[in-house]
Amino acid sequence: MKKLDNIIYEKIKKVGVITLNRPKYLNALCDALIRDLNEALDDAEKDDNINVVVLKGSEKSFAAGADISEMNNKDFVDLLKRDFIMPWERLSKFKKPTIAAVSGYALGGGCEIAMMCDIIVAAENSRFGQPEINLGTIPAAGGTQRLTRSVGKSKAMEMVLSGNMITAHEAKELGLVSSVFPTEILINKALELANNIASKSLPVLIMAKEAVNRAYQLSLEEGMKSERRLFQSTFSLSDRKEGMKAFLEKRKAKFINK
Ligand code: DAK
Repeated sequence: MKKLDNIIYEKIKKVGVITLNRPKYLNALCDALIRDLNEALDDAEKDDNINVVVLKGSEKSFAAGADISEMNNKDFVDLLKRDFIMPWERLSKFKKPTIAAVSGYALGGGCEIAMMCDIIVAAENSRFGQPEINLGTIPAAGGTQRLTRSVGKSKAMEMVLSGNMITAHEAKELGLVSSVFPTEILINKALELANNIASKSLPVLIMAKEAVNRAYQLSLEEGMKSERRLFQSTFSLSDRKEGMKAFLEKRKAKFINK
């Protein structure tokens, strides 16, 4: 893959690690960065050796939001004419599991792309917020929707209406993040989790991810139906046979992603 200007993309065993890399601007998400991120995601999705993606920023900032200097001169008609939203949705449609490893600021679009990931792990120094209200606008990449589903209406309203940030520990209590680690060990912990997940069967991971995401999209009854169908589908896989056989033979399963 060609070198990208605004991100670093590394492959570490079965994990694709994408580092947002505009440190001078606290990883503000300019159009070019979103394009680079999407190129890396396309590559990771096609790559049969990659099972999981970890998305991270710098220690000071995961991402401080969309690039305000790029949005500044746009008007309503510009936004209507150009599909400004579509490129931001790529991450939420990525099939393999994703982990956001958040250190420092995750604000506005930065908080939104973290929430597009399947799991958020956070460093003690992290701060989450939707400060768009201070700029005279509102979140546009799922902030009002994913945050509300994640932390509930009252806290989401407080964050969206006040622009106030929450700490890593508050985010953990609210269920926005799954774990909080000392800042210096965040990446190792994120990789440890990613390697654990990456050791499973990829088709089963994809089905498990789809089944959990259905909980957001469907009624309980429809969600249960979808879960049952996906569960049945795992019985068409060699990896399902191997997983159960290995358990009964008291050995570690060798998955072949088939
Ligand atoms: N955009 C552009 N530049 C930014 C930036 C941003 N969001 N955040 C920081 N920077 C730049 C600063 O301008 C500064 O640049 P220089 O002055 O050095 O050239 C540099 O990064 C360092 O920032 P500070 O000097 O401000 O650093 P501090 O440590 O003092 O403060 C801070 C850190 C994170 C508290 C502060 O930088 C800050 O408040 N930043 C803005 C946070 C913010 O309001 N974020 C929300 C942006 S609105 C959409 C999808 C998404 C969105 C919109 C549409 N579609 C799909 C349609 C999302 C919107 C947003 O995210």
